[in-house]
Amino acid sequence: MLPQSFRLRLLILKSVCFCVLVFNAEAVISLDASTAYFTALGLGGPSDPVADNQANRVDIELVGRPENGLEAFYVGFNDFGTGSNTDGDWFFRTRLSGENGSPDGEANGFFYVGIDITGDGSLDYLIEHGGSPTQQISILRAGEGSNSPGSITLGETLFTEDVVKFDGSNATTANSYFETVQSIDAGLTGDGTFDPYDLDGGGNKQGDLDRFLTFKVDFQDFVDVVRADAENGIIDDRYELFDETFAMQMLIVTSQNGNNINSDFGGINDNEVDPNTPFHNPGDPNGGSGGLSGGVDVHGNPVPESASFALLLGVFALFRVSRRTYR
Ligand SMILES: [Ca+2]
Ligand SMILES: [Ca+2]
Ligand SMILES: [Ca+2]
Ligand SMILES: [Ca+2]
Repeated sequence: MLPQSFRLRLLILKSVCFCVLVFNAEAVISLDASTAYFTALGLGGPSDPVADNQANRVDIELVGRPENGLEAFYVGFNDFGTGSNTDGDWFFRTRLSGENGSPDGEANGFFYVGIDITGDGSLDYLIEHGGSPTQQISILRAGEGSNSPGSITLGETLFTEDVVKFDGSNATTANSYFETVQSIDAGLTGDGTFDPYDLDGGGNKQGDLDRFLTFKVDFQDFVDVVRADAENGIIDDRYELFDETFAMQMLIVTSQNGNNINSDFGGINDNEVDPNTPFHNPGDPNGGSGGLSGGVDVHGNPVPESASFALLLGVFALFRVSRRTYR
């Protein structure tokens, strides 16, 4: 039997090794990282049918084939390892059926990640990628009652920064990358019935190889927006504490322009689902029209219902009481 002090040192060594492994696994996420490092979000339905976008444009047509592990929407998070719960790079990756017109490496449509942080099935914020002639990544407030595919409206823009396209050498300053799935996830094989690099089967016509749009925001910028809204009474003041431990529900939708939402919803067949059907009720993945994920953390990992929205209410109540006590 090993002496107790040795076993303790062994335990510490194992813990250190584990932390290093975990840190390394996270540190690998980047704009051009393999999709294996991202987390697919279940959107309560198919993710995503072919030819169900209103615009009939390949670059805003979300495609996925979940039965083969090829999804339309992914999330990733790079913790900076500082011990803070508010910093880190927050990545979104969405799969599109091609590139419109003459391929020039630019995603010309508008892409919206919808975020419900209050857990009531109604969006609170949108992260937008788009713009012409200059592209931006922005954080917008969602309009009141944005709780179904047809009811989402764009509110005030609260944060914006220019898109800096990844060119292979500017990994630290770039925040966007539009590249073929083939280039990012080499070596995929289908089962002979479909092409893993062209899910819509557009063939070899120009610009029809499927593409990933991958973009990132500094999580701190999102935290700052949410906390400011909480301090100003725009959302419940428990979100003054918002950080990466909070659960949220997310969706992906594309648009031809930056004025409204009008093209393809991830996770629903836009040709069949009534756009006025509310997203599923929280905790009821089979209800409603789908389109919205269940409660997830910033990494995209599911957060158990009991540990998410409801529990946070209690934690906040405690925080308020202790703040009052020590004033
Ligand atoms: Ca689609
Ligand atoms: Ca395609
Ligand atoms: Ca909400
Ligand atoms: Ca769709």
